[in-house]
Amino acid sequence: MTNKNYTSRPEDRFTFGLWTIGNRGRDPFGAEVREKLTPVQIVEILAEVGAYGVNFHDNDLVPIDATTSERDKIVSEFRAALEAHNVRVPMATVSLFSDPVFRDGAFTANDPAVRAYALQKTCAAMDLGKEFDAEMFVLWGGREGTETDACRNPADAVKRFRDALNYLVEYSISQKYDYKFALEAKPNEPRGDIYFPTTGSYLALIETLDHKELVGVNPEVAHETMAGLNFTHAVAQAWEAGKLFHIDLNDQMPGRYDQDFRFGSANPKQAFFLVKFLEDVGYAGMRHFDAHAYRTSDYEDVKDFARGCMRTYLILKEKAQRWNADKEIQGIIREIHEAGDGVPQVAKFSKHHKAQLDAYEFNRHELAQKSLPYERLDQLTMDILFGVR
Ligand code: DIG
Ligand code: MN
Ligand code: MN
Repeated sequence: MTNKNYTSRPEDRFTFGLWTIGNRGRDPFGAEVREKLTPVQIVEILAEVGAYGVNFHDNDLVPIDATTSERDKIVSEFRAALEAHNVRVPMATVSLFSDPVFRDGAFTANDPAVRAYALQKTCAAMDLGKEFDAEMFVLWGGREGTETDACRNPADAVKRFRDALNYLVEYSISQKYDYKFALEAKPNEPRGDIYFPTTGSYLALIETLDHKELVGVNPEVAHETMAGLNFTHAVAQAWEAGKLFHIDLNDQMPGRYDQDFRFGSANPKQAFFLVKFLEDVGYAGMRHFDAHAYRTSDYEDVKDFARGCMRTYLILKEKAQRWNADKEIQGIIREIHEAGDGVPQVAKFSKHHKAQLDAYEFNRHELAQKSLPYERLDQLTMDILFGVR
């Protein structure tokens, strides 16, 4: 059923972090421009714009120095707001990057006390997430990195990070939390270089973990783009490996700081191919917008930022359906994928197959002439995106 006015519905599974709507516009060169919102106020805004869920770092919800009674009050007021507005908490995470104690990293820090404190804090964040039935735990290693590689052997950082992950997964199992963990990569900022800079780096690490089946990735548009990579290719490899556990949607111009722009606002064509991929493969996870409004926005404009993230996703979802139904496009797709008669298909090795392969006369000159009308195909795609087809 088409969603003609492109408004969010629960089945769209759109979520935002407390820190996204609550972003106050501070940047390295300027103070906050928007007043602080409480978690309850943020839930009210998310309900108003039609989001399915809200996520949080431990300290987005409970300040790091809150007393037990302050914590209990915050938690009960937040829970009441969630119930009143029917907003879910699908994902929780932990801030291992804001407090100065993590200035040298958390799980990879040189001081064993900092590494141990990071474990303690993360376990407490997992406990807090479970109080709201979060099923996914995201880990972004924001300060796991260096400005100078004189500070540690990078292989030690890999070992320390793996040990921490194995510990946290064991903790989840021992508590019967049933968490799935999603690792989020970023190449740099706030550290000069961050370990595990891309989604691919984490896909490789996951294979070395004790319980690799419980660990996947949380790719972010801005972060792979900062690394100069095609985001949809990273997502496709994660999906194909069964490791696309979560996704951070936003946008980004290449070669700049982490802009966390409104989804689709910088590169709508790339956003189209991403939405098409997610919808074509039936990705069933959350569509999490890890983005924030411009520093120039007031909170009414912040609401339009949030609406715009979801609206753009839904518009591109409809464009993908048009693309899939377009007869000329599908004709070209069939044409460019068809094989000639009798050509031995690439399959698993067998002596029989190898004999067939050797017996086949390939005419490479003829193959080199085959029509590949990608200009026509891409222009038809652009026509759909421009709304003239
Ligand atoms: C930044 O892109 C990171 C942190 O905001 C958070 O830990 C994670 C959750 O989506 N994204
Ligand atoms: Mn980001
Ligand atoms: Mn993110």
